[in-house]
Amino acid sequence: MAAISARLLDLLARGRRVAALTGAGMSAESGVPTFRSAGGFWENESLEDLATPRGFARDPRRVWAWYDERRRQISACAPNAGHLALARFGRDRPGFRLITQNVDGLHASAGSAGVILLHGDLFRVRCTKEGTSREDRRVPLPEIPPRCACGAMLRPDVVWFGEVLPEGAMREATEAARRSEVFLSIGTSAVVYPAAALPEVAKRSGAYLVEINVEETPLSPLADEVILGPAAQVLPDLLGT
Ligand code: BJW
Repeated sequence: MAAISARLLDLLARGRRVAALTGAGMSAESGVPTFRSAGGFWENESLEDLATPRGFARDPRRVWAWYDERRRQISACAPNAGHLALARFGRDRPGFRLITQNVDGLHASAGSAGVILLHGDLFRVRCTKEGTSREDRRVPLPEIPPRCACGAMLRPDVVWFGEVLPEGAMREATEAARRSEVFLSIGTSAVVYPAAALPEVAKRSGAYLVEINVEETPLSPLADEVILGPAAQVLPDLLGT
């Protein structure tokens, strides 16, 4: 069992208001590669080519082939014990807010409701002309790049670098961070803004800031407590299985 302080267990036992921000490490034990670690999505690929509007405009087929492969890979993955522990915790605590940078849908599959999606959803597509978005879970896609009924190209309904986060999501997440008494930053390298600002907001607002990660990050010096360990092991210990 990872070292968890008596203070943190006491805060949780007293029913303090909790918010959590998750990143790619949350789904690592479900078999979803992270972005920046060894073996991650971008180890052999360029971020500029795959996750920017410019990269998509330059080569939509290449970008869609990468997303199609990720959709295939992730649709074979299941929530892990960490996702399940958060979902159960959320059911018992109506004030709990779960914020994720992940686009894999595994929190919802685990049973978490009302998850704040900061970076979109891998299983939604958006029309590049009309701006409308809809669910599309077909794997593989029958056509690359896929097209809307209007004839225009579709794009993944995710947030690329240089794009603004979905309307309302960042506002809701900031409010949840501000109101939290305990804030958990789980499995994120804490380098991508504005998501990386949320733990800072929580801390400034007086929350007890906890980081759960397999290694230290730029956030670690600000955290009141760093729990080093895999999220799928730490969360059931922390929140109860
Ligand atoms: C485990 C584990 C286990 C492993 N258990 N832990 C300076 C220069 C240039 C740009 C900027 C700048 N400052 C700010 C910006 C803007 C930019 C940004 O932040 N860039 C920085 C990288 C420098 N941000 C944006 O552009 C954002 N928009 C924005 O700011 O709009 C306003 C604006 C617009 C125009 C101009 C200016 C401002 C948008 C960011 C969108 C990010 N999108 C992506 C792709 C989503 C779609 C997809 O999935 O394809 O989101 S990038 C990628 O990074 C993805 C992730 O959600 C995000 C965060 O990654 P995450 O989750 O932290 O993963 P990793 O891999 O980095 O880390 C995993 C962690 O898990 C590690 O720490 C491991 O140790 C750990 N771990 N196993 C626990 N088992």
